This record gives sequence, structure tokens and C-alpha cells, in this order.
Amino acid sequence: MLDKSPRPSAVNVPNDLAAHWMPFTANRAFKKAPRLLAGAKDMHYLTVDGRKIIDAASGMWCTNAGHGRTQISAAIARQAEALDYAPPFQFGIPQAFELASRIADLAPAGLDHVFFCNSGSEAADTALKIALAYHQINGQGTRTRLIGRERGYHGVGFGGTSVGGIVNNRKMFGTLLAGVDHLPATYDREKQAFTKGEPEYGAHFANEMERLVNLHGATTIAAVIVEPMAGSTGVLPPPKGYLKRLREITQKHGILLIFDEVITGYGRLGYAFAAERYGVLPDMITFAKGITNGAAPMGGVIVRDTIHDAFMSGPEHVVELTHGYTYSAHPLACAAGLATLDIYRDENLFERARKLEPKFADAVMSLKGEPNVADIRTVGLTAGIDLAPRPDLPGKRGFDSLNSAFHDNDLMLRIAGDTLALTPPLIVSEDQIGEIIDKVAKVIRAVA
Ligand code: PXG
Repeated sequence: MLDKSPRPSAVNVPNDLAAHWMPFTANRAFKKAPRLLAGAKDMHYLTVDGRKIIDAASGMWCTNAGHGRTQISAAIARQAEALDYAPPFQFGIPQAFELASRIADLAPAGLDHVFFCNSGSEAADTALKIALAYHQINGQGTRTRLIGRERGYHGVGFGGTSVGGIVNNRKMFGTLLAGVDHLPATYDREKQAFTKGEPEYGAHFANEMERLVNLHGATTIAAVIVEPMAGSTGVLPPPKGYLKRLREITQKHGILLIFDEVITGYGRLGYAFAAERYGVLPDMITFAKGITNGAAPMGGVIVRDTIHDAFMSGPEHVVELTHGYTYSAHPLACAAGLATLDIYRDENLFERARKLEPKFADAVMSLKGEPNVADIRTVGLTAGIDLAPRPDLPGKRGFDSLNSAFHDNDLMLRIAGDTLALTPPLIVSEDQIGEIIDKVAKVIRAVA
């Protein structure tokens, strides 16, 4: 029988999809079957054809407080009226100073200075440049090597791409930065499969840092950058003791340790920063995404006092660090950031994530035994579900999952190859966790 019920009318549907070359997207496939979004509120997106989609991805690991928070949009609107743009070089706005103080208060003691930029990529490149400059002004200019990790993601700048460890993101772009090396990834499925939280096995992977020191010489190495929990590559929580050992080795050799907390910052793992969860003090923390709940572009680097203070010498009229962006600490982003931090505080969202973690982990683990599920990892309010690849078509089962979720199951999830990543807003209810898991099960069966 024909369904004659009225359909919600489509909104904002473009006539032509050709001109927009979409980032990190299979453009031709998208334009044949577009996934177009028109609105969002709390836990849901609204599609252009009026469907409500539950968001199990926080957009792209951004909207930790859920969508459409009027407190944030009102703050942005007020700021746009009062002061649209101010030059961040040689001038400042009060909101930037206030936001930096609020972020420093959330960060571990000793990390008290914040350098603003506009994205996670810029944050990674900024941290790497600060590391190089610090060693130079500290009389250790031979320290120029940068160390990343296999399966790491630090954005798409040349610095972040160079220290990143995802082959598809690197192989098209030539030789990248010279003098970069990589630690091995911390994942071993045979020893770690279906672990909730941090795996018991794998602290020894940090010892590879000693090997790199022996290979290159400590006095040539400036910094190591790692995500405390690798997100983009499919949610790899750190093995127990791994980050502590990495800290010990880097400290012993005078090498700076940078935590890329673009994903793990602002509550994803139940704490303001993963550094707190793991009780490890890095020299710098990068952040982006959750700082504004995704509502305005912003990133930054939180820097240890000793590093910051080392720059504060020489004639006072001279710029201490020749680095920054036209939109560093943009007024609209600062307004969004302040309103976002108010929400995180007033709604105790980090604590909420911590309390929900065991229930979330149990719910996701219930998918063990569904077709092709090869491993499940959970930590904080985040999970990675590895599906076995289709023979000779790596990534196809993941891509089919994205489409089945969006088009047939009213669900948004992230994919990394054939891994499904769940990372819902921290406001998710227990019922909604159940709903998400039911939908994911349907998706997994649909792509079997
Ligand atoms: N560092 C980390 C750890 C990230 O996760 C960046 C840096 C770069 O941030 P920008 O703002 O420049 O994109 C990221 C970004 C995914 C996914 O599906 C993850 C990211 C970006 C896009 C997709 O997992 N993370």
C-alpha cells in the first residue's frame, strides 16, 4: 500500500553538489547518495528530508555537551554584536585571557599557559614548533628530531602529517619533515582483544623509546607526541603503565612529551584531560574540538610553566615566539569556549562520563558475537568495534556500515577503515546508549 502520510519537506537542499570538494570524503560516492544534515538538537541530527538521526559520534568527537546548546549560540551572537574581530597580535580581548585561565585551571598543575590556534592540526604543529624553539633558546639546538607513533593522528599540517602514523594520510605527500621517527603502535589483538579500558598487556611498547634514543642519540631528539588514547585510528586505549614509562624515559633524556588531547580533552575519558586520568604530567597538551563544543573553530596548546618562562627573556619590545594565526583566540571562539566550559562545569559532564563508563562498556561489549566482530575496545565514553574486512576490499564493510547507519537506521557513527567508532555526547542517557547499541547491531548484521 502506498504510504500517503505527509513527508516533512526538505530544507536547504542544494541543486548541485559538484563545486564543493569535500574533505576526507569519498566524494563520488557521497554525491550519488548524499548524507545531508540540516539541524541538530541535544542527541540528534535532523537530515534535510526531516529524519531524526541519533548522534553516536558527537559530530566528529566535538559536541561533548550535545547539540544546539542555546547558552553557547547566544554567547556567540552576543560576542559577534559586541566585537566581531580583534587582531590577536599585539592586541588582546579580555575573553581570551579569561578562557586561557579557565583552561589552565582544568589542566594539571604546572601547565598554566595557553597558546590559541584554530584546529587540532594547528595545535599539533604549534606544539612541535614550541618544542623546537624551546630547545634552541635553552642552548640545546641540536635537539631537532620529532618522534610520533604508528597509528597516531595529529592532523593534516606538514608537522602533524610527519609525526602521524596512518599510512594513507602520509603516502601521497612526499618526504614530509626530515628527522622524524616513530614509536610502534600499542595494539596487539592476540593479547588485548575485547578489553574494557586499558589493556594489561603492552607497557613494554614504551621501551621502544629507549631504542630510538640509542639509535639517534638523546641530544638530537626534541619531543615525542602521542595521543593518550589513539582516536582516529580506531580507539586504542593505552596499555596500563605505558604512558608512565614513556614519561620516565623522555624525562630521563631531556625529551619533551606532548599529549595530543584533541579527542581525549574535555571529558571524553571522564576527566578534563587524559593526563589526569592516567596521572602522567606531559610538557604540553594540545586541544581543539570539545573546547567550543564544536560550535566555533578553536584549538590550542597548554604549555608547562618552565617552557613558557624560558621564552620570557631578552628585550621586552621583542616578540618572544614568532608564531600565531590571524584567528588565534578569535572573539567568537572565545565566547563559545567560555560558554562551553560553563556547561561542562554546571552539568558535571566529565564526572557524568566517568560514571557512565562501565555501563557504556558493558553495552558495547554485548556486540561481541555479532557477525564479523573481531575486537571491541572501550574507554571513557568511546568505543572501537573492529569488523573483519571484506575479502580484497579493505574499508568497504566500514563504509557500508556508515551508509547503513545513516540511510537505514537513523544513526550517525564514525568509521576508521573497517572499525566503527562510537563516541556519543556526554549527555547521552542510559536508554539512548541502549538504542545506539541496538542500531549498531542492526548495522553490523546488515553488512554481514
Ligand atoms: N589530533 C588529534 C588527536 C585528532 O583526533 C587532530 C589532531 C586534527 O584536528 P583538526 O581540528 O585539524 O581536524 C585530530 C582530528 C575521526 C576523525 O573520524 C578524527 C579527527 C578528525 C576527523 C575525523 O576519527 N581528529
